[in-house]
Amino acid sequence: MAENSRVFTDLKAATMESADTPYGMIEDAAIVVQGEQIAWVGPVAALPEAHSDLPRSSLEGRLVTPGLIDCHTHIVHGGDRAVEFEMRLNGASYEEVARAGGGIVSTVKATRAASEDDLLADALRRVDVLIAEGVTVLEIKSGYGLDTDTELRMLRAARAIATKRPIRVKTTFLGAHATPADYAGRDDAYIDEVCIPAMRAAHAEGLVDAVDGFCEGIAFQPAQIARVFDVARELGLPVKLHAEQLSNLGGAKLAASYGALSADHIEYLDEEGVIAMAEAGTVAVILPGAFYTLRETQAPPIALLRKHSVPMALATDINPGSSPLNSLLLTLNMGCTLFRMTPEEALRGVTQHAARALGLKDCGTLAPGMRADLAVWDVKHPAELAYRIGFNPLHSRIFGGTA
Ligand code: DI6
Ligand code: FE
Repeated sequence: MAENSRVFTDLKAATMESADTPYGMIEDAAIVVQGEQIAWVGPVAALPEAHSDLPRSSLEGRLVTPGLIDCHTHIVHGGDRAVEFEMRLNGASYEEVARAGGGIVSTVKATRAASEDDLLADALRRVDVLIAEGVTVLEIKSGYGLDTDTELRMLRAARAIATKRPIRVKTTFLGAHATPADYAGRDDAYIDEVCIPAMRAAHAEGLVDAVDGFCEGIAFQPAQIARVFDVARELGLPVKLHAEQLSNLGGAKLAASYGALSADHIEYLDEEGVIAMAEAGTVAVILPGAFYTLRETQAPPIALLRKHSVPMALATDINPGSSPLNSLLLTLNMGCTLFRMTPEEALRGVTQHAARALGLKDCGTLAPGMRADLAVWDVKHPAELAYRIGFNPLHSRIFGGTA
């Protein structure tokens, strides 16, 4: 038996397992952890004899959920865009901001100028805030390098986070995020000469868990994304897509045709796209931080996603431009208040469905065989996690069985 085997008792478990019981809730529960895994979860009265001699830890009536999962971030990047934010609030137009070197180009410049250590140190400050909120799995994208060296450096910095902190990191190659200045007006050449070779190089170095793109009028067309996805498929890498954020180019449908893990943002998604996602098993990743920051008015089609049983995940989209939102708990509140998701949908969105959006089968619920990634909360009811604004009720966090 593993050394750190123990039974947690005096707790309520929001297992997020069964959809029959709200939150998959077990009121007077016990959780048996053996090594890095959960060995048993259930009512304490039903605790099997085999586990009854293990050391016990009382959680004094607290709520336990699966560790939270932030399944869409750009948390590794150079610099920030606070001055640009200020310029716009002082009346500068988008063009003026761009002429002053603002926008995504400024983040590319700052990221290219940063060393791997700089990128890592900067990102860790933001990661620590997520860890303090009970986050145990984090997805991180490249996409601010837009040249091979910098894209790989971003991914190495992202992977290094998991060696410095008790958190699991999944890395996503996002070379098709924007066209760099030196390729202005030559998007196709950028895809062929930089994006695809950089993806192959990153994959060869073992740095890529999935491939993403930005399918939008201001970014890449569906045909260009398809070229990137064809190579991802050849390399055996799953895909996902920033789709229908500002307009409907049919990105979600394209992603679904590649069996995508997720289609993200999707404010402008129509029912045809929703059906395509339902048929492909593609998760809808809802990103209220970008909606809020850009003062968007078109909400994602939550009712249609429910109607067609498309699983909804929720994520921060942490990035220096459209979503400088460094809180997954606040994201829960925003999903509920801005999009009328229920607190249960929101919590499933950062646990069960976020795991699925990352293609992970060993986390996101509390069940035997799952990783023992637990968040312990000083709350009475799980709806409290989405309810308060700017309040963190985390009591403690267990990562792979270790406190
Ligand atoms: N969608 C967005 O909103 C961001 N990237 C993306 O694909 C914008 C990123 C930025 O402005 O830095
Ligand atoms: Fe994003």
